[in-house]
Amino acid sequence: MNTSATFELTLTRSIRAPREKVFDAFVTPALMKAWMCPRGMTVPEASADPRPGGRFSVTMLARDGDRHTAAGVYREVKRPERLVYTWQWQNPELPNVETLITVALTERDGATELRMTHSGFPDAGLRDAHNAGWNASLNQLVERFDERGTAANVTLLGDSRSTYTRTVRMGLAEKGVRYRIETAGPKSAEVAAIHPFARIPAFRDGDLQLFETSAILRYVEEAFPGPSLLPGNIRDRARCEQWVSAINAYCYDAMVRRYVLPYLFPKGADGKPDRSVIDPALPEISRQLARFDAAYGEKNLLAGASVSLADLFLAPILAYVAAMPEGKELMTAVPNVARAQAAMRERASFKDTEPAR
Ligand SMILES: N[C@@H](CCC(=O)N[C@@H](CS)C(=O)NCC(=O)O)C(=O)O
Repeated sequence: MNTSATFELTLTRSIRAPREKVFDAFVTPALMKAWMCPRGMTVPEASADPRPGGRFSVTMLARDGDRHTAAGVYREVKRPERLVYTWQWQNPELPNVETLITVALTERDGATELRMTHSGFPDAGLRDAHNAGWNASLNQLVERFDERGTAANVTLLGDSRSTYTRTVRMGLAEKGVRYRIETAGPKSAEVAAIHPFARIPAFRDGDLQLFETSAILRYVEEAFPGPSLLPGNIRDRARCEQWVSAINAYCYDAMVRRYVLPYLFPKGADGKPDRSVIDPALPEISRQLARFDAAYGEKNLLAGASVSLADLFLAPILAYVAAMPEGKELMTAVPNVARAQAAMRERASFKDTEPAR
């Protein structure tokens, strides 16, 4: 142990399970494999000999194929209340420093309070990297014991009527990630606490907070198993990004801000929709839809061989456009778009995220 090391981190969690089960999750290889790595990684190998002087090892595998192995020696093994063990990375590229982990488990109101201290870091940077890693790992531990699953950690802040909120909800549904939705408006204090530009949606996964739909879904894509929301090859991924960017930069403005919203929240004379805003938007929307029509051709997807972020961004917007007074006419002029949208409408992720009225 490096005696000059002074940096440590402490993490706490309340886990809906008896202490014995939580304790065993730390020292049983089959259980360690299920959670002892940050989200987005897996644990292909784990071993444990939980008695003082016994060794453990855990190998984490990243999506890019990088493997990191941590190993150490148990110092104290007092099931179900206390576990002390050393922790040292085995890879030459990682700092070769032996650190110490203490796990204390106490019973409270039928749940287990976990307090984990990881000490002995030579610098704050290494401590902070471990803090992020352990937080992401403990999220997975909590979810294992919580019948809410990922919803124990994952929260989406937004409004089901918002197209961007729906895009994230569809992405979460496509990936099979369970979550809680906290209904909140763009200017609400809850959203402002996460989103510096006061828009919805905002997102939390444990201590991680994110804003911007694209960033949220890219995190969801990498952090959780399930079907990929990004095409498998570089050309299609770039095309997907191209459409997401275009939808954000041009289409949302014309289709939602200058067309759908003036109908839904009329601000014209006598409380009527403001034609001076809507009318100039219409030819622009027609031109944009024609671009999508050409892009679809005979396919129902904008990029790649399965539903991608591009489709998830567009579908909620088109759903609103089609429901507006000129919507039928706009959509009839673009049969490929209409067909692709009809296919999206059939997906459970679309059906299960209908906006509240
Ligand atoms: N670039 C943001 C856009 C989010 C956005 O504009 N959301 C709309 C609701 S769909 C909003 O919050 N509007 C409120 C406003 O513009 O003040 C994202 O991708 O998440």
